[in-house]
Amino acid sequence: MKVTDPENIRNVALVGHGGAGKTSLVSAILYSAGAVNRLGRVDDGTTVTDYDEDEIARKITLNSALAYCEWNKTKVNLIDTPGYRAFMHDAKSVMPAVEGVIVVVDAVSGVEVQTELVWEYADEFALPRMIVINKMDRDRASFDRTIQSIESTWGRVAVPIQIPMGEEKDFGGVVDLVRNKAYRYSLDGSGSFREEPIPVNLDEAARSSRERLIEVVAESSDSLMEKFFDSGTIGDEDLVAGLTRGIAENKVIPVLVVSATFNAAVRQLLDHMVALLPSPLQRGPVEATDARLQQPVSIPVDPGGPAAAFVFKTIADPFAGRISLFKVFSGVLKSDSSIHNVNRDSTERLGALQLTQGKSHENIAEVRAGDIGAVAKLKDTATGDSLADKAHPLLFKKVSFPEPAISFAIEPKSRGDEDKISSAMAKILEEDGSLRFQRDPQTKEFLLSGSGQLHVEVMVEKLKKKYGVGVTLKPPKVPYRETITARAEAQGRHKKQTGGHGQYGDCWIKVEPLARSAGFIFEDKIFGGSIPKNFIPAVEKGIVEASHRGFLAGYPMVDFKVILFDGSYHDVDSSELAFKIAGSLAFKKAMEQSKPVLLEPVMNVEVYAPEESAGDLMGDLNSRRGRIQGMDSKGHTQIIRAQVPMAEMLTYAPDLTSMTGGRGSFHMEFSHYDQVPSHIAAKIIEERKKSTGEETA
Ligand SMILES: Nc1nc2c(ncn2[C@@H]2O[C@H](COP(=O)(O)OP(=O)(O)O)[C@@H](O)[C@H]2O)c(=O)[nH]1
Ligand SMILES: [Mg+2]
Repeated sequence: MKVTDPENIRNVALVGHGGAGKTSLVSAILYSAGAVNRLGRVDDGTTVTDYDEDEIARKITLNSALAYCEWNKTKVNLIDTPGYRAFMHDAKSVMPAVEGVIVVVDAVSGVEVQTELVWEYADEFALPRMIVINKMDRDRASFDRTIQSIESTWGRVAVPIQIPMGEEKDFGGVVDLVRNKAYRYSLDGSGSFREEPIPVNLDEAARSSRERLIEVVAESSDSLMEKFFDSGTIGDEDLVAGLTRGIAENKVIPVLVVSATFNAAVRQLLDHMVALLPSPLQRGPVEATDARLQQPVSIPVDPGGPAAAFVFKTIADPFAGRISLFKVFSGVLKSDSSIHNVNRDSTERLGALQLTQGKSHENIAEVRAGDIGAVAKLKDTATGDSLADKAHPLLFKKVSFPEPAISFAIEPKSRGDEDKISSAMAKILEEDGSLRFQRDPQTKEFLLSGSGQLHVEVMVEKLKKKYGVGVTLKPPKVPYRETITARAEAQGRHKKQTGGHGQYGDCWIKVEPLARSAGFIFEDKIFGGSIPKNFIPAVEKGIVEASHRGFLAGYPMVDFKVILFDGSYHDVDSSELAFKIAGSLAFKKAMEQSKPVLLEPVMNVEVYAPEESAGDLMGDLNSRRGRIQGMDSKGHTQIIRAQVPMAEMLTYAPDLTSMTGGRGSFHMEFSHYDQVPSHIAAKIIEERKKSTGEETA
């Protein structure tokens, strides 16, 4: 494979709701570009990017996966991502590696829940994007309806640059509004097409859609707007240049149409991806922190610069070992060389660097700035780590994940497998930064926490299939949290004079409640050095550690702010440890006055059941402290939507079975945290105290 420079690369993630056709589309793109020699299909388990045996069995994407092709002299790296709620963290984790995303929308269902979530991810990383309406061939596919759904969600900036020729079984290709041409496809999957004049029946639609496109592009720039007002339109060259700039600045979001299954209009999609999405070079410098100077720096994407890369994904394979996927932001990474792991301050030996096509790998000599590569068997590099030239230790920002929403206790099926569980879980955790695995210090149970029940179940299967450890899942534990409801002020003073060296730390803090899911904020308002700068992180650390242990019932304290505003120190006796203790003392005192309460996770629940049981089911959900949000029917199935505290749903599966004679099913996912009613909170606190005995500091 020839060396690729940053201007000839596109790094693109395909994102969207589960089932929209991302995996199918990646396979169609790879086939159309000649990177693979057959059109992979999800239903046959032959796609390039859903290669894991669990993915093939379930026919859904569980892991982000990397593939590549070459098109118009450009290397296109494609990252297929999951679209199911419980795995969305893996879609988010690849965002630092790309300069653009393709949001795939189903032509039948329009914009769905996870489509909006991936849009938020793209917003968070300010990524340019394209929308691709897929499944134009399906029964009930509608371009107009899908456009309405897109416009009502994201506004007029989402504008078609293609319109379909026909819909449902008559779908036969696209009219391209940028080129003013029609492309008719043979629908045998071969991807062959011919260029033809715009069909007469679409002439009017094409003209008005093109006018709209010109308007939206003109609105995205002042100079184009002037030209537009002067002459009533803008020229073709201005249109392409304006579109490209508008996309880069997120002021224009082009909408395209395809059918992945029939491999139709995929080549035009590839043309536009390469022409309209930015290269790493066009996207510009990358933000990083110089670890030595502790200063933000802006790194140009330059193969001539110092080597710097970011590991955005780890795939643990019990046979091949650990495979790290990395994006090179600067310089060149070379096979058989060494590099510095900046997070761990250690040296990593790089073996053979690889190009990745789904599950297959090909060795290459080097990976240059702007490109993505893989390497096996790094010693101690995990997802989110930065690898860099030792003389230029650059740290790139890790992706943040929401805290897990659901926890299960897991138990080995055979006695003595405890050690095996721990070592296998350690490998699984390297792959998936959104999982948590710990041993409950009180109950000694192993707790596995993830973003949904399916997430945890898939991990249990992985333990069994890949690592040969069978475990049983026990009912989930409710991950309660604590928070405060009032402001307070307190002093924490730690002073000990024992013989020689004493200990002295003293701090004054204010605490304030924050909005739900705002997390923790620490504000340093020390003026005049009443606490020396170098001890302030210790105060914060003391507070953070104490807050993890909670106050009421040992659950982590969240959504509050601490302002450190005063204190005192001793020239000889002050130390980090003394200030850390002072911080934790101040925290505990502040808690006594800040009216702490318990928070519980509330779930979005969808119940599917025969119409006749709907009344009973709603009554039952009410008795579980549920709030009914709405009802829908599909055929004879009633769908009930409700928000119910997780604590009330632990035994729902068997109860639903008995209420519906086995004909009901349900699905739930985390929605938000809410305050536990006080009479219930009292019981939880009581029980927790009983189970932990006198073990409170
Ligand atoms: N009719 C039709 N079905 C499609 C198309 N693209 C994908 N599918 C089907 O939709 C289902 C989900 O596709 P998949 O690629 O796994 O979606 P993903 O979850 O977004 O990756 C599979 O059964 C595909 O065969 C398409 O263009 N037309
Ligand atoms: Mg998929």
